[in-house]
Amino acid sequence: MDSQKTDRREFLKRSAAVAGGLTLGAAEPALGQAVAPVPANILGTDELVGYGDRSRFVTSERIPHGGRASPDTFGLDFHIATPLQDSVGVVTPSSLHYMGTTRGSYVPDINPAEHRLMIHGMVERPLVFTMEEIKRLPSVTRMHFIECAGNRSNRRHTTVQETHGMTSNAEWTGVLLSTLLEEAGVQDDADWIVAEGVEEVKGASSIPMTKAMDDVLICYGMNGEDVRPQQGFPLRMLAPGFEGIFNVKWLRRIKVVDRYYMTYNDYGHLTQDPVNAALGYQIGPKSVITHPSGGQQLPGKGFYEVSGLAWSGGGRVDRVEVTTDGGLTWTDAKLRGTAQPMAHTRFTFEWDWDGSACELQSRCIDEIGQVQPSRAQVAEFWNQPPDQPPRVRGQDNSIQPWRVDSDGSIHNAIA
Ligand SMILES: Nc1nc2c(c(=O)[nH]1)N[C@H]1C(S)=C(S)[C@@H](COP(=O)(O)O)O[C@H]1N2
Ligand SMILES: [Mo]
Repeated sequence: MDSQKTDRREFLKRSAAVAGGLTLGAAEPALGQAVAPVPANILGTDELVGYGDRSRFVTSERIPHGGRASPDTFGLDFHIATPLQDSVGVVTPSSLHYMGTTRGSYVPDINPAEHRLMIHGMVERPLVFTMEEIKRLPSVTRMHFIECAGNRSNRRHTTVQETHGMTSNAEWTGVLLSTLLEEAGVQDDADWIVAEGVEEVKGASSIPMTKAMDDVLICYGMNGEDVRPQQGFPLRMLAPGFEGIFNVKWLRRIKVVDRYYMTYNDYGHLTQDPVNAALGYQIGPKSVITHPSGGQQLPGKGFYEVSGLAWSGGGRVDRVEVTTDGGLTWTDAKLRGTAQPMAHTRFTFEWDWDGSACELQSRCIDEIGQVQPSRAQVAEFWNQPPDQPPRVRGQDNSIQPWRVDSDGSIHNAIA
């Protein structure tokens, strides 16, 4: 018999005994006492009728990312991270979706009746759509993650919200951009599009035509309702698997062009250093264990389900491997549900902790065979001297190590 199964059965037997306060043989009277009491208050007040709220006992919240205030003093900069440590399944609730804005953006209050999307430039028929017109077109609904290129882990971070909270996963509904572009008629030498949001800095990005014609969505729906204002209400672009900055919110204009257009987004990212200068487009294969993760506490040795999220800009997650000995041996984790392309995928791993100090890691392998690298491998890629602690440049899709101390406390193990 599978030894993991035996461990789990033992664990379940023991918990039943503890809950009843007695040995299993005499469980019946004890079970009566163990049932939760009838609560003094019941829910059902007016505020809970119109738009449902969660239990007041559930308090998981987003936090400002990277130690800066969000919003900043001008109300213009928001970078807010998702509480991945409390996540279950793969859907990020809209209220907990991370938020990323480029400097100078605000959250506009757009009346959808007045909103328009213009498609122009190198097209046969320039078009202007109302929201109603967009909603009449054939739609698609797909699960996709978004991840900010600034989602990076360092050794000062203590929780998975700090190391990985700038990614979220939602069910998006809208029209394929290819449907709109075919309607407009793209001219032969048009190789790029520039998409623009409504704010002063425009949140604009250049996207290759091959991507635009492939799987880019123009979304009005998110998790079964209208896209939230922080996520781009009433209309946002979604370029599945591309860095967060390409997913233009509050979308008002798409210009079809024949070359890469420099936009504010490029200037915001350009530095004097040619290696660091460019946007990276596709997100690499990535995963992180969300439970147990930094700042959490294991009550004692015994059975645990290790659980985490994996994703890749390259397509579906094919496999996730987990190590409990700091990378000496790797075992396949289970994927929960069917992995969707460019979407968070939940993995789980049955673990019997023997109570000694150890290190947990996970690594993602995607459907095109890309393997999530270690921090040392990323450092080597960027030609860093091997005697220095690895510093990740560009995108950070490196493996996250969590150290389990013998007292059950979990810590970020980045050197
Ligand atoms: N119009 C507009 N679109 C934008 C931005 C912005 O500031 N303005 N920020 C971008 C960045 S940097 C990221 S990471 C994603 C974040 O999407 P989210 O806030 O829905 O999570 O939106 C992108 N789209
Ligand atoms: Mo971002």
